Amino acid sequence: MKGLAISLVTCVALLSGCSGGSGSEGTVIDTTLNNTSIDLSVSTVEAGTVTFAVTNEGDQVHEIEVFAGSNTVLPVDKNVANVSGLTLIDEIEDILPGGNVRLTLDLPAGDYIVICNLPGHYEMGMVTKLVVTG
Ligand SMILES: [Cu+2]
Repeated sequence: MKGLAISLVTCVALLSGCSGGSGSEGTVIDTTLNNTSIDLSVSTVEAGTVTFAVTNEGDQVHEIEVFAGSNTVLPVDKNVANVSGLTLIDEIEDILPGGNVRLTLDLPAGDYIVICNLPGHYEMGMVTKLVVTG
């Protein structure tokens, strides 16, 4: 999925055609990655265009993956969360320490979980929830 992640970053950087052609970031959620948590500035947003403005404040490489679902307690296999039953909305991998990336998505109402699923990171607490209201 690395190619997809890179093209997404490029797309966001160009601010064109990423979200139905509006170029708008919609509701911006400040998203902080630490080595033991993912912190969102809000836990609920309205449906529509949503941008995760991600800062990696940890000292390790992290990633952000957004899945549809409400259950943050997932089975763990070989140090990674087993997400096989979940629908991946989108992701950005390889976010360096101190790095900033933006992930713009069009989110319908529903429950979502946001995780970093590098080996061991889910178990360290890098998971959180987002509720999108209709
Ligand atoms: Cu991580």
